[in-house]
Amino acid sequence: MGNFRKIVNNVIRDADVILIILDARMVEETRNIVLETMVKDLGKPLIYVITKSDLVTEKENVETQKKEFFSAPKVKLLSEYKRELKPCVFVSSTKYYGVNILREKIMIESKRYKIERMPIRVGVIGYPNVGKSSLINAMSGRGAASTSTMSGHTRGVQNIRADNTITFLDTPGVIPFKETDKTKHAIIGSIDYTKTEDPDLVVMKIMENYPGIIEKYYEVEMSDDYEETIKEITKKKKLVVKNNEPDIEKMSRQILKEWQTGKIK
Ligand SMILES: Nc1nc2c(ncn2[C@@H]2O[C@H](COP(=O)(O)OP(=O)(O)OP(=O)(O)O)[C@@H](O)[C@H]2O)c(=O)[nH]1
Ligand SMILES: [Mg+2]
Repeated sequence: MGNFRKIVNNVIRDADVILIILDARMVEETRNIVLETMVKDLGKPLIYVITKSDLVTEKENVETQKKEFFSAPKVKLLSEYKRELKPCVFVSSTKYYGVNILREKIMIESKRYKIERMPIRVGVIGYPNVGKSSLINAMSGRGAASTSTMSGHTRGVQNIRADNTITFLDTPGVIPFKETDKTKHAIIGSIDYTKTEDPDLVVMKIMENYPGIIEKYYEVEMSDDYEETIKEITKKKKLVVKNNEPDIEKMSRQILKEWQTGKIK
């Protein structure tokens, strides 16, 4: 991660325009104030890109923000982020929403900041797994940036020429140095389901903070005993270990996968 931070710092220094990528399902949790401040202090144009917006609706987002999950200071609508994070564009790299608007915004900002270099160098930064490489692919119309459901996939900086006007600099995802909450990182997908140490604890935390979502997906009754609920789901899915005890860990990892990939929402 230390090396990744260095790579990101270099990209912030070298790029003409910076895109900060945030996950629409957890905007507040995927903000990295340290990086934002670094960009602002350098006086560079910054555009917030809220991606994976195909996975939320305005209503669903209000529900999730209402739980004041980790650091969200208050209930926020996606439209409020639009006012707070300026300029900001909502995109979906899988459905290609917002791609043209983002291209226009990049052009507007570079004009405003009197950037004369052509093609403009656009640095793409954010938490692991938020969709940086996917966005570059959607913007450049080809699969030049490698993507994965696994976090930490992009490991070095990669230059991708989109067209005559833009070259993207793809970067590895980074987490703020001081942030050590692994449960949070699993819930936002920065530690993917294959690497999560205690998937059962993470699933229980999701059940606590987003009541009923997992239960509804697996069609089981809600209960305050989250472990029991996971057992129920395990039985339903017939995931058992040798001695006939439900394999809680395997099931939890499976649930976390569905959560991280946006199937449970
Ligand atoms: N539904 C949906 N999924 C997306 C979108 N963008 C990315 N994803 C998925 O999110 C996962 C991570 O995407 P990447 O583009 O590899 O993310 P990244 O930020 O480059 O990740 P690292 O390189 O590991 O930091 C992949 O499974 C993508 O298919 C989107 O707009 N909508
Ligand atoms: Mg990547």
